[in-house]
Amino acid sequence: MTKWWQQAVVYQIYPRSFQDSDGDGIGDLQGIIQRLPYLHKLGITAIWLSPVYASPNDDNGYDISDYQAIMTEFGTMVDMEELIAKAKDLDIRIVMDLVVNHTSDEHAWFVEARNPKSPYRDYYIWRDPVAGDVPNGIRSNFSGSAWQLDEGSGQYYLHLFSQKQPDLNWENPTVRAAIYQMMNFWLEKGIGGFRMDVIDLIGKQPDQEILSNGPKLHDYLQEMQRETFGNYDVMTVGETWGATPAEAMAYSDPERNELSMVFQFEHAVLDQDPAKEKWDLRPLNVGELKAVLYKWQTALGTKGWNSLFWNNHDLPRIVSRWGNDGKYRVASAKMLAILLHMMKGTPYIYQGEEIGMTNRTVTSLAEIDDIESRNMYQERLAEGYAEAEILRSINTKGRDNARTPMQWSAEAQAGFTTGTPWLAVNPNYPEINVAAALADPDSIFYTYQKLIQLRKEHAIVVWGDFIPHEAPEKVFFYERRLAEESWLVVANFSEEPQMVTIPAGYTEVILGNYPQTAVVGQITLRPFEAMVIK
Ligand code: TEU
Repeated sequence: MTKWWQQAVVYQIYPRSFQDSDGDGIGDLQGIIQRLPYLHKLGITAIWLSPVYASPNDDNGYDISDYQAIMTEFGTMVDMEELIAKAKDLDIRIVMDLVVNHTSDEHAWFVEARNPKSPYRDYYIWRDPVAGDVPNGIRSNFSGSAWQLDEGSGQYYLHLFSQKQPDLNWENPTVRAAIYQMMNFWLEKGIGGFRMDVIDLIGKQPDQEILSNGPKLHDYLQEMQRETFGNYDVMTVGETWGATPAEAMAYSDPERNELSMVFQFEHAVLDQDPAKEKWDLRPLNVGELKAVLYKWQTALGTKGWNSLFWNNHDLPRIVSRWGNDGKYRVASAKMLAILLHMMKGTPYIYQGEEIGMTNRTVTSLAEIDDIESRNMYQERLAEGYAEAEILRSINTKGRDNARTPMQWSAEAQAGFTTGTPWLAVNPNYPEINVAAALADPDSIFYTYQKLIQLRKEHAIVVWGDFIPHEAPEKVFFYERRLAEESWLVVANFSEEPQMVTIPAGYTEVILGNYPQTAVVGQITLRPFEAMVIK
């Protein structure tokens, strides 16, 4: 049975940085509503909205203090309902971010839970000290121990992210019931589904130091499906950092009644030292990237479903990362778009990707907002790293790269706000912005628009088999095939010219990033050249 989300293209909005409507320097729901016609023009049919719930913003909304209230800076529940309705009028569904591995320490549950006698104590994970120290060696994803001493009770609580993000105790059935009730509150409002933050962590066994893929993980997801979203026609996408194809199959095989699909990150960690952290840089090996992407394409071919993405609010800008954000910014951004969107699965576009927004460079801690980068900076400085090296890691991989305000125009603050933006606008906005992109028929925007249109109009893009072809190391060359129809995709993932031979019978260029409408036989691909040929 086919599902709407298999044919969708999803656009991720990081609300804080998308569009400010009231001049406080922070994006908001009315800002998103204003920009719906732009998204409709792009052609997307779903929005993944990063968290908009009440939050003290220690981790920009991923620390939630009330799941059923809207963050004051973003607006009200009335604005939220208006957004859902106005998006629906344009055939756009709103997929909410579901952050239920942890809450904010300012959530009423945790405030109560600090009292050891409270029925809420067991909503979280508490352990006694061991030999006057932390219970064990689990580390937080945001540096340091994952255990924080609660002075009042003398016990430690677990936080796999910041100290202000205590982990919920999923073994407690009351916690699970409360979460399902909250999910149903949102489903009743007519949302399009959930993106599930670090969902692979909810089955953790802290005493065994088992964090992801714990023994009860899939039981919980099946229970959640039965109790909540299984009763609605919605999509669910789980964020699962370490998932293998077999695990992704377990989540997304329709017969198992779990999720629609997951985000796996095997490709997104290829430019780091595998024995160390994301900050420990190494160059990308294109052959390796190709092997990983092809593996996922073929592994989830007939059963299960892939998500396709280069970017999100945690990752650096793809054109800066693996394209060339100088001389070949436009060509390489289009190549990356064509390569990804012609694969099988549901594509995701992160705000600004469609106009080729780039990383931004900082020169001091004062310019950095992101808690992950800030904590790492302090930790590594204390460990003796040179500041220049730390900043190089942050400029290459830091999460603020993706979080600078959306560049709408060449006006002050890129048209994002009339006030002072919460995070500085990338200084390249006079050149790179939506107004300029819309005015230029050769812009990256129109390549994305065309790719989305091709997916809507040609079943082969959604359903066609994926068949890899032999090619030089830095060239991607694959075929999509559906019944009698066959399309080829070639993409030069380098600045050097590359030779490929197009098999007989394929001549018409449906879409490319250089002016070229036909090809025959052996061709030389120009820097970052990419084409779809039939
Ligand atoms: O990210 C999960 C996560 O593991 C990230 O912290 C990741 O390790 C890091 O960003 C890689 O750079 C999710 C959200 O996407 C992220 O924004 C949140 O900070 C995090 O969960 C906690 O909710």
